[in-house]
Amino acid sequence: MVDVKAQNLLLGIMMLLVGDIHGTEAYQKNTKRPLRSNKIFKKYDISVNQVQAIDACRIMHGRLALPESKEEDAQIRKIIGNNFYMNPKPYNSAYWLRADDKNYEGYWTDSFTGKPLKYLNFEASQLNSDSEDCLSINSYNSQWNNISCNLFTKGYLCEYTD
Ligand SMILES: [Ca+2]
Ligand SMILES: [Ca+2]
Repeated sequence: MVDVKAQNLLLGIMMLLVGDIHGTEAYQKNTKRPLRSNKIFKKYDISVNQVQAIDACRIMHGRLALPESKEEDAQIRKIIGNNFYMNPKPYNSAYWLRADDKNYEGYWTDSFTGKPLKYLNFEASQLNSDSEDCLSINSYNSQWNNISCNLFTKGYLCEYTD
């Protein structure tokens, strides 16, 4: 019969080895990941205004999503789909993003950091009102739209970093 101490020691060594293998795998995955963006975007079909969307993402340990490059914009576009030719356009199908021009009309800033946006992708025809101060995206316009911050949209997107 094997001594209990020896058995525990053996188990300990095995656990270490297993842990080591997993650690190595995780490291390799990390080094292979493209450096451009480590954000993961998720869509929520829950009707809220922009402030509520900001809170909802924060509660889930994320942030309301903000695409900061063409690549990230494309990722979000892929998640919400493409219905550019939908006619009639569905009412209230917008999703909140994390930017506003509340402080100064036409000066778009990150609603979390207050920093000016470096990447912009507004649809010119939609960028038309000083009563529309919050950023949204929907599946039937290829670009962004400013809408009233108090609207209850179709939903919002959160971003998570690991
Ligand atoms: Ca607009
Ligand atoms: Ca505005």
